[in-house]
This record gives sequence, structure tokens and C-alpha cells, in this order.
Amino acid sequence: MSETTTLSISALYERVEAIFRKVGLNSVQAGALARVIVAGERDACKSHGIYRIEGALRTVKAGKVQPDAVPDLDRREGSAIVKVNAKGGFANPAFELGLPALADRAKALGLAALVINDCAHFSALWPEVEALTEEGLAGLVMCPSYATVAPTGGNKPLLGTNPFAFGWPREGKPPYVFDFATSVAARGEIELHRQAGKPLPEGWAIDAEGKPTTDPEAALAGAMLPFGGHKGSAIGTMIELLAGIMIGDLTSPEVLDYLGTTTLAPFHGELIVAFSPEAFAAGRPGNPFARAEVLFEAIVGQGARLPSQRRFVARAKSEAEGVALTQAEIDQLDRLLAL
Ligand code: NDP
Ligand code: PYC
Repeated sequence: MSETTTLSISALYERVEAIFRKVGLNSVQAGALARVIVAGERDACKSHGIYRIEGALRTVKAGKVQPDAVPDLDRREGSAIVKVNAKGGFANPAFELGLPALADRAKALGLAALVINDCAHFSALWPEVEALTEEGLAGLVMCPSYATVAPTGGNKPLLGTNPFAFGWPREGKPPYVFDFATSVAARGEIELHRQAGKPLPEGWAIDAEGKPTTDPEAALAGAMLPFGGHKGSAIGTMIELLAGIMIGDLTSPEVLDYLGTTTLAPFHGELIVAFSPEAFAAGRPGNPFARAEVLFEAIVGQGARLPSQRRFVARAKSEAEGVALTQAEIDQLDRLLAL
């Protein structure tokens, strides 16, 4: 077990934000990126924590994201579709800008969507569904990525790892939230296995010849596999349709053509849908939140755990004790701060 150093959440935030400010991100971009990365590290989601800083910096250096972008909210009133153009910046500040209008309209209309276009995107989606559940709304979030996943029955990268997240608000308790790649695992997990010199579990990937592999290098050169066979393949395809083609933005193969590499943050759009459970259940028997609790209790009553429980436990620990980082991670932050 390697030695760890514990930083408070605010101290980690200050370091991450300072790294982004040093390479020229404006305060809107740097603040939103630092919030999402620190939240990942705080919740022990290592594949989308501080590990992502270097990828974001490479993307800035390659000129594939606008470090000083100021996202633009289309202020037309009344529509259930709220649009934010990220102006070539990262998705996270665009989400923060669009959230109040999305929540207001979902409460007023029962249902609303936020479309983010023209953004670089590297983050986990649960911070966004949690922001909706904090407003008492249920939410769905999805986006493409770059072509790294073979459709079931195929053998070449085509779909993205296309993350898909859902949240349901709970009175006085952490929300019900799931958030997963539609590939067997996030690509970040494969890269972390490669860095640690560990083999992949079987069934995650195929090599460039289409043969099953547990070698992370061969997997990165070949293709990842969808989760759940044809079912994950179909959900990944739905995300290309809804959060790529339908919103007039890039699909995962188009993103890979545009970037020419998977070492930079993908550039595409994102779709966020917010639902008011009260509005949908109006006029029907029972309170939707109370009924949901009966379902959650039945799940837990069988000994199963709810998704995100691991994260909420990790969050409580980080909030009480700070975030434990290895010496290599501290060195990485120091090196990036000295750039
Ligand atoms: P995981 O497989 O680690 O987890 C998926 C979900 O399942 C989580 O909500 C997790 O909760 C839950 N879960 C795991 N085990 C159990 C269990 N035994 N019982 C109940 N629930 C469980 O996620 P992935 O590796 O697929 O994805 C990781 C992250 O990568 C996601 O946040 C995703 O948004 C991000 N990602 C981002 C992409 C992008 O392009 N921006 C692309 C692909 C992925 P818990 O966390 O509590 O374990
Ligand atoms: O982990 O699959 C992933 C991923 C791709 C882009 C951002 N995260």
C-alpha cells in the first residue's frame, strides 16, 4: 500500500483550478472543470477525477477546445428545449449556465430538455443528474464520445463509450442515481489498468484482429465491447441518434474523424432531459416520491445496494477526512502547477 497525503476538498479545488488558470482557461471554464474533477476525486470515481486533468490540458494545447470560451444561452422563452452553445469550450460551464432555465421550465411544463452544442466533454455525468435531483426533478443525461466500441456482431470501433445517467430525487436522502458507460467499462478504466500494468477482466475488449483480449494496450488498439451485448449496443446507438444526430451535433465516428485521436477530450454535444415527477403523476393515485421509496426499500431489502451508494459513502468520508492522494498524484499536481 503506497503512502497517501490527505488534502481538504477546498485545497484540492484550489490546486486544480490554479492548474487550469495557468494554461489560460478563463474563470468560467477553470471553475466548472475544477468542480467536476474534484467531485470525481471526492467520490472515489478515479476514472473521471484528477486523472482527467492532463487530457484536458492536452486538448487545450492541441487547440481542440477554446480555453476562454463564454457559453451562450439562447434566451427565447417558453420552449421546452433550452439551448446552450458552449462556443467551443468545455461542456461543464455550459451546463452550469443552462441549469436554472432547464429547471424552471421543467417545473413549469412538466418536462424540459437542455441541449448543449459545440463542447469538449470528458467528465462523468452524475454531477449533472444530481444538480437536477437537488431541484426535485428526475433527469436523464447522455452524450456520444469517440468511436472506440464495436457494435455487437461487429469488430471495429464505431460507437462511443456513450455515458448514460439517470437521477431521481429523494426527500432527506441522497438521490437514486446511476451513471455508466454503455461499453462494459469506461475507457478511462482501461487506461488506468494500462498505467497500473494490470490485465483487464475478460469480456471488456477485442484486439485489432477482433479477438478477445485482456491486454489493455491491445484493447486500446482494438475495440471495446458494449455492456449487455446487443442491448448495450442498441442503447449506445440511441445515444448517437438523440445526443448526436437529433441535436445537430457530431456522432462518435465523426468526433474521431475530427480529432484524429482518442488522447484528447471528445468534441460533440450533450442532451439533458428533466422531468417533474409531480406533474407526470398529477391526477393519479399516490405520491410518486413515496411510491419510489417503497421500491427502493424493496431493492435494499433483498440485500442489493442502490447505485451511487458507494460514491455517497466515499463522499461522506472525503467530507469528514479530506481526499487521500498517492504520492504520485501529489507529484502530478505539483508538476502541473509548476508548468
Ligand atoms: P461503473 O460500472 O463503475 O458504475 C456504473 C453505475 O453502476 C454507477 O452508478 C455505480 O454506482 C453503479 N453500480 C456499480 N456496482 C453496483 C452494484 N453492485 N449495485 C448497484 N449499483 C452498482 O461505471 P462506468 O465505468 O461504466 O462509468 C464510470 C464513469 O465514466 C461514469 O461516471 C460515466 O459518466 C463516465 N463516462 C464518461 C464518458 C464521457 O464521454 N464523458 C464516457 C464513458 C463513461 P457507484 O458509483 O456507487 O459504484
Ligand atoms: O472514460 O470512456 C471514457 C471517456 C471517454 C471520454 C471521456 N471519458
